[in-house]
Amino acid sequence: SSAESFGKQVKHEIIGIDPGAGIMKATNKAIEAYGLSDWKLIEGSGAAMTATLAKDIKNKKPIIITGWTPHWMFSKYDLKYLDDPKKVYGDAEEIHTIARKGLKEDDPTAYEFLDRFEWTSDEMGEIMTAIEEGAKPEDAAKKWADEHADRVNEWIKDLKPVNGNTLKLSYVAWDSEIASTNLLQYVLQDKLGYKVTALQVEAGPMWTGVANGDVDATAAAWLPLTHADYMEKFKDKVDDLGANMTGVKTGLVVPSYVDISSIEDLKK
Ligand code: PBE
Repeated sequence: SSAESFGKQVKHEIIGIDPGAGIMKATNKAIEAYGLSDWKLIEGSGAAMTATLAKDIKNKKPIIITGWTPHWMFSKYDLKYLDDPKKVYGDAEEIHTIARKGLKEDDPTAYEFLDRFEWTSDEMGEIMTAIEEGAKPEDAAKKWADEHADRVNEWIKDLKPVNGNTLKLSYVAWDSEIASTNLLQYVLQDKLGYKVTALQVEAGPMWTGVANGDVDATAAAWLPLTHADYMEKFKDKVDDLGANMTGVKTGLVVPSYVDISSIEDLKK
């Protein structure tokens, strides 16, 4: 009933994603900072979270999830971030590309391309939405690259292609990172002559792989806040190539039909 608090309606459960994600750590901090000790953060995956979201929205049920932008869910559904007056989820967040130490000397073509790579959330959104609508990730990435040759050419201009050098990327199965990593893989392979392996792993191994040199690079480092603890641990062992996207965001997200607007409202 409408007299029931939002917390009771959702059994005080926040639908989370994989435990290694920075947004999970931020959410545990939010539970602490906002005094939400009766709330539980449910672990799962990005795919399980969006499946639960789809089901509850279809039934117009209340739900609260850990969300981030860019993500196709914001174009598919009417959603809102809860205000975060304590800024537990940070402020000006970016996605960075990080490379292993030594890649610059060992493989200047790949390094220079990865260093130049930078795009917008709208551009990523085109690939993400195509995948959500059923395209294979590699096909969606190829189609995007072929239709945006001007953009791709800015990133590869005057770079000397190689002859089948191998290159390893790591990423987590977050929808945003599936889009970016498939695009990088396509350009590195089809335009620059690399044989690319894209390793889908958890967030911890994604960072560790780059730090210990098993992996050449990842385009999935969310900084300065979301992956702050990974960066703190590995800052001397990785090469931060800077932002490949700015203006990204994480937080707690609810459907617009839910009648709360701030994380503080979860106390009621
Ligand atoms: N995310 C998407 C990740 C980074 C990319 C926000 C789910 C995280 O929380 O670590």
